[in-house]
Amino acid sequence: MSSSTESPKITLYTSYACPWAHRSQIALRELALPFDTVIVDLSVPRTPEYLAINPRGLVPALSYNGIILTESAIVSQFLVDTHPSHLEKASTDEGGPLQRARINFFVDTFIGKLLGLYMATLKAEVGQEKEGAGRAIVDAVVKELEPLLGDAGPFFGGSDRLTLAEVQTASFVTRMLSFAEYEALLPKSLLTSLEAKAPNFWKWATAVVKEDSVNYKWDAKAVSERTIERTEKLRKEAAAAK
Ligand SMILES: N[C@@H](CCC(=O)N[C@@H](CS)C(=O)NCC(=O)O)C(=O)O
Repeated sequence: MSSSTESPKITLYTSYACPWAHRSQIALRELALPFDTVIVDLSVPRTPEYLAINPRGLVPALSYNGIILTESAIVSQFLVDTHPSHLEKASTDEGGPLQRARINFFVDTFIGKLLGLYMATLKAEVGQEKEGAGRAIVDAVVKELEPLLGDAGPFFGGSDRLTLAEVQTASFVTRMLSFAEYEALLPKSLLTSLEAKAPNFWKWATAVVKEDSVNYKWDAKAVSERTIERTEKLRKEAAAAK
């Protein structure tokens, strides 16, 4: 494998609609690493060629000098560890172990405490059910994330550039803020409630969604419309199974 000073040959297997694959893209763009993109069509069964790359059939997959890595959190961590940068200190750097522990805790909290509520809100029926689910997101942000973002500057831990904390969460933040424009997805009240009740989170989130690396290939309208179609389908399937 090449060292961080050589230019690695990187191919990202992705779908622009996938928030997990979006993580890898953000990491690559932040690290200014050139990469080729292969779009995997998730609307049809995976080809044998793709299953040979990722037997789980999921995106993202990353080919790094011919070595395949999968699972988005692992891909980001590998890229960050291989290419020292502003995103995260090495564990051998002064303050590195603590910064890494804090970033890991933030990402663990975001994914563990928020993501399920966000998914449940997407699937909830428009009206009272969705409003209630949206309130649960706000409560979780206030309780779990707001205290972790008190020193955001505007990014995690006082950083003025993205860190690994944002690499691992920005794709969900940008979806959350965009999807609230579509009542079939998230309640509009979500944004006003977050702004009023979670000012640290709001300042952080609104800075995150402006970053070039986050917006690279991000098409809010296309992904929102696709997500409306997919959630409608899931809702119908769930109703038919009752
Ligand atoms: N834990 C995986 C999740 C990846 C994942 O769920 N990717 C979805 C797209 S967002 C996928 O490839 N789904 C396959 C399918 O829809 O058939 C990761 O973090 O990489």
